[in-house]
Amino acid sequence: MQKLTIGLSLLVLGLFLSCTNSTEPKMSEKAGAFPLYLKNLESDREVSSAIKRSFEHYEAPRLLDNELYTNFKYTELKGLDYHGGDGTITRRDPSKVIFEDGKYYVWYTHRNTATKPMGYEKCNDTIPSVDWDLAEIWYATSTDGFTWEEQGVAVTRPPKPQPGWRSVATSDVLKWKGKFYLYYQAFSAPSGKKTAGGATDACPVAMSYADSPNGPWTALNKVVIPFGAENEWDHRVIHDPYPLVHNGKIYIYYKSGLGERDANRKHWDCWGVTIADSPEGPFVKHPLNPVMNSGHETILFPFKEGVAAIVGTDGIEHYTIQYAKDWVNFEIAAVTQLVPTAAGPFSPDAFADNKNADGITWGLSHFINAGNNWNKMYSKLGRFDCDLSQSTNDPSM
Ligand code: AAL
Repeated sequence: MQKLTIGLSLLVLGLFLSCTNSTEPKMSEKAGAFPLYLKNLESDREVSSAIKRSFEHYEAPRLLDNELYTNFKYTELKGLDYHGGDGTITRRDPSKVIFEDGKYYVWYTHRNTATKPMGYEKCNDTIPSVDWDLAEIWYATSTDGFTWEEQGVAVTRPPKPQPGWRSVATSDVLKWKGKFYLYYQAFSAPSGKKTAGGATDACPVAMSYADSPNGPWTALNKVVIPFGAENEWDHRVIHDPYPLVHNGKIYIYYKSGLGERDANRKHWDCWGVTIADSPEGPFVKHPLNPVMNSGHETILFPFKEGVAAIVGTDGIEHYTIQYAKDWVNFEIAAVTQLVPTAAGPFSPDAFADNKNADGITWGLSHFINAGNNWNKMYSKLGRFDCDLSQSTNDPSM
C-alpha cells in the first residue's frame, strides 16, 4: 500500500512538473475561445485519449458551434404513384433540384417493368436484374417541393450498341451558359453480374443536352467520363456523376471503388473529381484522385468559397459532413446521422461560381424498400430538410 502511495505521488509530481514546465500553448489556446467548462476539462490534469483528440484533432470548440452540423427531417412526397408498392415501378437517385421559370425540377431513375427485379441470372429483355436496370431518366416538377407532378421521360435508352442501351440511370443536372446537361450512368449490360473478381458494372458516364429543362434532350451518344486504366482506382465503375461549377470550369465528382466487390459486398467506395472547360469535355481527372475515402452516395454543394460533402453509407468516414476549401482536399467538419440516401439538394449556388455560397436547406432523397431480398426491391423519392445554410435558420427543424 505504501509503495502504491509513493508511486502515485511520483506520478502526480511528474505530471505536475510536465504541465507547469511546458512552454507549449494549451489546447484551448490553440483552438480559440470556448466555454469555462471546457477550459476546466483541460486544466492541469491528465485527460483521456478521447478528450485529448477532441481538442487536438477535432478542435472541440468548433463542434459546439458548427455551421456544417445538421440533423435531417424527412417528409413523404405527394403526387407520385408506386403501383401499390408491388416493385414494378421505382423512382430513385434524384438529381439536384433546380428552380426554373417558377418551378422546381428534378430528374431521377425511373423503372416501370413487367416484374420486380429478379437478379442477374434471371433477367432478360423485359425482366430487370436490379432496381436501376431497364430504366430511363424521367423528371417531375413542383411549386412547393412537397407535391410533385411527373412530366414523363427526359432521356430514353438509345439503340444497341450505344452506351446506355440497357439502362440509363443515376443522373445529375448541370446548367451552363443558359443550356441544360444531364450526366448519367449508361449501362451496356444488365447490372449485377458477378465475376471472379467481383461485380463490374458496364456503365461509364454519358450525357444529353437541351435548351430547356422541359427538353427535348439530345444524347451526345459517347462516353464523357471513361473508366480508368486497369491499374487505376477507377478502372471498375464510374458512378454517381455530380456536376458543379467552380473557377469557370465544370467539376464532376464521381464514385468508384478500391478493391473488388465480393459476395458479401465488401469493397471500398471512394470519390474522385474530373474537370472540363465545356460540358462535352474533355474531362481531365484530378491528379490527387481519389479525393474522398468514403460514401456510397455523396451530396456535394458549394459552401462559402469551398465545397461541402455529405458522406452517406459505406467507408471509414461515413455519416460525416466534410469540407474542402480548395475543392479537392476534404476534411471532416461534422459527424452526423440519418443521412439522406442518394440525395439531390436544392442548391441555388451549384452553378453560380460565386465564392460565397450559401449552402442548402432541403432536397430529395430515395428510400429503398428491399425487404429481405436485395434484388426484389423498389425505391421511392422523399424530401429531406436540414440546416446547412449560412443565411437561413430553417424554421421546420
Ligand atoms: C446507387 C448509385 C448508383 C449505383 C446504384 C444505382 O444509388 O450509387 O446508381 O449504380 O446505386
